[in-house]
Amino acid sequence: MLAEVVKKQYGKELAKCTNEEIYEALMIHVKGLAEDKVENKGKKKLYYISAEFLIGKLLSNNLINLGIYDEVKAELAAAGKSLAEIEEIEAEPSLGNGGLGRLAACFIDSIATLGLNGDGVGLNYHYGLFKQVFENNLQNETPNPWITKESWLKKTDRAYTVNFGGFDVKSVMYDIDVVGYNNRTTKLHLFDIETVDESIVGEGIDFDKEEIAKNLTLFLYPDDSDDKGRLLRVYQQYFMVSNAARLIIAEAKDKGSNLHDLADYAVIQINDTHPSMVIPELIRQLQEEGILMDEAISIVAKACAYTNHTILAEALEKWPIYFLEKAVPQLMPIIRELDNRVRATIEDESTYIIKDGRVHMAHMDIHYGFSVNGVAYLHTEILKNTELNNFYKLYPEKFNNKTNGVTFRRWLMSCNPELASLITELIGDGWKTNADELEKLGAFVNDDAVLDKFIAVKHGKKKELEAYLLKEQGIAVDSHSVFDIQVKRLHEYKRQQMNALYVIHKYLEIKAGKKPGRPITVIFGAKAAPAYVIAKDIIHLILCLSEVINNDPEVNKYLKVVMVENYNVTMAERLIPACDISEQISLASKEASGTGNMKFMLNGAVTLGTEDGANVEIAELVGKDNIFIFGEDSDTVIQRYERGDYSSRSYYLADPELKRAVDFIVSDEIMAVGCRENLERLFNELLNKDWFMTFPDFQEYIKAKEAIYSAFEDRKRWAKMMLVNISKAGFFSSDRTIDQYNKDVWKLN
Ligand code: 26V
Repeated sequence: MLAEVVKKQYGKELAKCTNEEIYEALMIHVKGLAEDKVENKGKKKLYYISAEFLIGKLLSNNLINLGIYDEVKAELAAAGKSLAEIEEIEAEPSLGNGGLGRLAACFIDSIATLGLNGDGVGLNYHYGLFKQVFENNLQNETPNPWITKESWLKKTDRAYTVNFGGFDVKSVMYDIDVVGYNNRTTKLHLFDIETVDESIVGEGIDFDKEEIAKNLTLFLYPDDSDDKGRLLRVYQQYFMVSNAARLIIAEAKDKGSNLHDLADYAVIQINDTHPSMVIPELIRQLQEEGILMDEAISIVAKACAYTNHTILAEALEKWPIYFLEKAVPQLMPIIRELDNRVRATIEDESTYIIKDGRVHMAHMDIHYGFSVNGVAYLHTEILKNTELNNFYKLYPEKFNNKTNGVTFRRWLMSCNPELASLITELIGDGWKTNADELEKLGAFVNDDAVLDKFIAVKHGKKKELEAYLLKEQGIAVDSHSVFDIQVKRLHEYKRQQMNALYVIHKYLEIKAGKKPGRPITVIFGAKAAPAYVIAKDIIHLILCLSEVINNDPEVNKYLKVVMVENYNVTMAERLIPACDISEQISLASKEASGTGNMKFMLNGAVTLGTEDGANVEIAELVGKDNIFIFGEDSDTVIQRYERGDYSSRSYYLADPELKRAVDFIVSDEIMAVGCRENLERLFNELLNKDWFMTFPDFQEYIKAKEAIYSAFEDRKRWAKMMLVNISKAGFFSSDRTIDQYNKDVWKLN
């Protein structure tokens, strides 16, 4: 098949083509196949609007979903070519920060697979999120260009004019076909401006933030430490939703809507507050279409649903009125009207939309949307009982939980075909479309021969990672050591700093002669927001630790510390299948759900975690013998915040082991390879603040680490834990999540 494709395109044999030529021909061919697949054209359509879609590379995923992966791989192999090498050529689009963006990508995969009528709508950032480079043990940022001449993007002829205060921009819509597993497709619509000017990017990721007509779709969330950056975010968000609203109205009209019945044609899922301006914008556009304010508001309120992804106060968007007056003056009268209506009917001032000169985006979503959901059981409970309790009292019927999920096509079939084959060999391939069937693996929990096979697959993936890290990043690890992995965005609440303190503790123990039976490899991967100072200091500490520890001949036989550079979806696809211990150690109550925790479990890693986010549901499913849970629970943490009496210094003074580890941050050994300013700042932050309370959990964390390392040595017990984790992972398929959204919220026909 491929032979004919390249013959037609380049006039030569497959064996004579370069990998670049094959990649391009294959991509174009796959694009054509995707276009021919069936799209649901039902009456009511879901618009999943999101500022982020962290889709990852698409080639192998699409080959799998089209059912031609094995065929293509074999044909290439016969011509002396490697599909793996060809996949390397594809640039990864980094159209997301982390969990929220990756969730959106899993969701569109599941929407397509389930054959639902739903599209994604977002922005076509040319440089995506920055690329992380390490220099002198510090994170630097450079642009991540991913749009090549031939790419997955298809330019459409949909184009609109978007009005901002004082000027207009012209938009253009690009589509990416999203290939589902069952021969269905859906679309990801990415809006762009034609006037983007990549040449305005200077040093690193610096550019003129005020040249909106040139920079609007250059980067995802540019550095928002200053007002200019934040204002650019408002421009981006309005651009996204104004185009989305036009698209929604146009498609509904095409299908015969008179717009009074828009809610029968469209349901809009607002992914966090980034697309919240769609509410006033849609009201505005409906008014332009001749519908009166009262009715426009009630139409929109029937069509919009809001998902909350975080309870961190600093992450809830509250735009200053003067930002909106400047960027989108046409929205302010509508937002004021929405606020006035709330004020006229509701007494509780805490729920008002406009307060202290700011527009509270989530408040607008909750008053003028019909559904509000959290992303894991515990998270939704905290929203209902604490963070959004005042809203819950007003609208109990709007609140619902949708525990996150991940697509098993990418996070098992594509990244771990060996494990997928073993599972199929044991229980058939029904699990691929009905993830609950993984439960059938439970029958093998006492079958030694089967358990050995799971261990062998894991070891194979660890060897692959060993080779990959050496080749790609020059990092040497030993696949016989235990792989203890924490990969996710760098944030204090996720507590990479606690893991780093453990590493120090272990280093000092080994120096003192307490050597572990089996070597330990602690792997980190994380990007820090460019303006997040302490997060960058934590990265600095980890890089310094790896330099000191990995070069210490007394210790490096027993302990290695690795920080992979530029952690992204592609790297996750390598790390997750090779993981033994999955670190999910956020401060209880702070991680809304987590989705990495689900991917690791599915690939047979055992979780070491706190009672937070979806860890709680993982623990419930696998039972306490198959997970290592430690630390204070969310009630204790929430109460301590309420009391406001946490003093990290008192823990430091009371616990000599903790003190020794914290002091090591500013020791001569670390200072010799690091920057005094960064290390002292981090040391002082922990000692005087430690806002995310690593110290109270430190001793329990050490105990849990020792317990899980020792459990790893009982290979049979460990293999059983792996098997139980995989067999219980079915609940975390995004197919299940999407099915629940559809049944409870979207109600697509
Ligand atoms: C945003 C910001 C903005 C600036 C200040 C610091 C900060 C910290 C966190 C965030 C959260 C962004 C939203 C997000 O990615 N949430 C993640 O959503 C995932 C999918 O639902 C979920 O699994 C993660 O627990 C949640 O953190």
